[in-house]
Amino acid sequence: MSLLIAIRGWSPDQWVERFSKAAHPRPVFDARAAFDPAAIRYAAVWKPEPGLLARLPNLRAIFNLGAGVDALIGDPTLPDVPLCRIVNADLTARMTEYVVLQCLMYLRQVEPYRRLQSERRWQPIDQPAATDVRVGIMGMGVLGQDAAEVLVRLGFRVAGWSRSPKAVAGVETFAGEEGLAPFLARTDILVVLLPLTPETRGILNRDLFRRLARDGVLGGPFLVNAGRGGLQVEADILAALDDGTLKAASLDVFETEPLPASSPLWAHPGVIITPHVAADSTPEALVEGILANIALHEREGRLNDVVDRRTGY
Ligand code: NDP
Ligand code: OXD
Repeated sequence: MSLLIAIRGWSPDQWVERFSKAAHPRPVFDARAAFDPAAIRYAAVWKPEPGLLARLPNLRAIFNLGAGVDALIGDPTLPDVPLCRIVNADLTARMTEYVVLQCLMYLRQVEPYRRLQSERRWQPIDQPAATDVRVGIMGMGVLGQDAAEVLVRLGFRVAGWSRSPKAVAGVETFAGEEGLAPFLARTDILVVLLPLTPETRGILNRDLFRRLARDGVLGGPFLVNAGRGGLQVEADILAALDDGTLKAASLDVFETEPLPASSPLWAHPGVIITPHVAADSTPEALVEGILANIALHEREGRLNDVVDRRTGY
């Protein structure tokens, strides 16, 4: 086993240190330093320099350090070896925290109360029950299903939309193109946990926002996108917020990251921005699992959590 760590956009130092300690005495190389490309058998990467992986003639598998692999699949030089993604309890729990936080924030009207506080006004607002609020989750994979489970426990009326039909306890499920309209028509808070693929790019657009429920107890639909920025048309989100098609939006991901300072999203009163941190990947949570997957490959020639290159996720 010899492992290359190639990370851009995050600091690689803690990853290199943790991998080096946990893999010892097997060699771990840092892509920022010199290494022999022919020596590398495995690569653990996040947004590596395009073309880097193609220069490794003996590469056996690639481990993406996040759940979404769109940045890798988008590299036409990506070598034809198995590509694994992260499926991990810590990352899943972090995403569920983020989703539940946003849903509770809209249910419990945190923003209106912050405004009233700034005016020193003691003014109770009618409080709907969670059982009256319909959350719709686009993407019922590892992350969507876990968030759904917790939201159901909190009493929300939860539905999920996926490519293939699903049966999930307590959740109304919809699938495919024909399932999209009825799913949207019953949704007050739209939570998006889809991967970015050619089919999903730009799916969060004005036409879709218009199909969300308008008869809910929250007085209009809310958008929560923690999937990928390429799913959303930001000009359409702004227009939908301005004309009341959307009441508010929580956005963790953006068409361009970091979100440029010139983006009107920053200053819009209906937008809550976080800098792609809904579910952080950490070396503490992930390194041992990746090394165990490599050991499985060396021992039995198979891998867990392999991405389907045809679907792109
Ligand atoms: P999974 O692959 O487990 O689930 C993806 C889900 O999306 C599946 O239910 C799948 O349907 C559905 N889906 C894919 N394409 C379509 C389509 N065309 N129409 C309808 N449904 C579709 O992924 P995860 O849950 O692990 O992660 C989801 C995404 O979350 C990642 O790809 C990543 O982009 C994002 N993410 C963001 C993070 C952040 O910090 N903001 C952190 C981690 C992940 P089916 O079940 O039928 O295959
Ligand atoms: C991921 C991410 O895909 O951090 O895991 O966005």
